[in-house]
Amino acid sequence: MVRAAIGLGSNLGDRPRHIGDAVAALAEAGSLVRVSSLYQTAPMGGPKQGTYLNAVVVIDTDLSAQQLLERCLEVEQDQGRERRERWGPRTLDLDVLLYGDETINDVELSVPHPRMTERRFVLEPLLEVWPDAVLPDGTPLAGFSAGVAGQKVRKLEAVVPDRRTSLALMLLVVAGALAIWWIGDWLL
Ligand code: A4P
Ligand code: MG
Repeated sequence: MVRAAIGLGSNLGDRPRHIGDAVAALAEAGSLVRVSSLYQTAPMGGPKQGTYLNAVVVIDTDLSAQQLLERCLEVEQDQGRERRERWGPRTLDLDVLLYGDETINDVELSVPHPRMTERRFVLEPLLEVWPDAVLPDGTPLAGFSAGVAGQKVRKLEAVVPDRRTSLALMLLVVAGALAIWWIGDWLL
């Protein structure tokens, strides 16, 4: 088993769905360790394009790094990814950020992802779920955070109703049920 981190990005179409479906698919490529929050991030590089949603998933997997990349490319295809230009808008982009402590420099695969330390949209979700992540030479990734602090990234909080909202919703449901019962009783 190897622990791997995968970066997810989407700025076209139903962005939360593309990310959610990708997380579900990646969960089947191994065992899911952590999933970060969603982050709304300003596009870096490429043409003028819409805001991204980014996230990071950590999995333990028996797939080789190449197999994991192939699986990522398949999942991108499943989410309607079209490659028109480098750094152009995309329904889904999956990047293998880290694969254990391996350094890979193949034509098809570079790990660690060559630009990960320059990007807040990668570092922030990664460090949320894997605070002590390191590069293969042992350098802590947390050390790169200060250098990217100027980039625009906003963490989106999970939409979980707080206790007061839950209570209000419960009372509404009870009141609705009582009203239906009372009207039914009155009509008969
Ligand atoms: N490839 C090599 N190494 C990897 C790796 N570690 N993980 C090869 C994934 N793929 C890797 O990728 C082209 C080829 O890279 C793949 O076929 C694979 O063999 P691509 O996804 O078609 O091209 P791309 O994504 O346009 O280019 P690139 O250089 O991978 O771009 P990045 O670095 O992924 O950046 N701004 C915000 N806010 N959020 C984003 O998510 N993403 C990008 C893309 C630019 N700006 C962004 C974001
Ligand atoms: Mg990419």
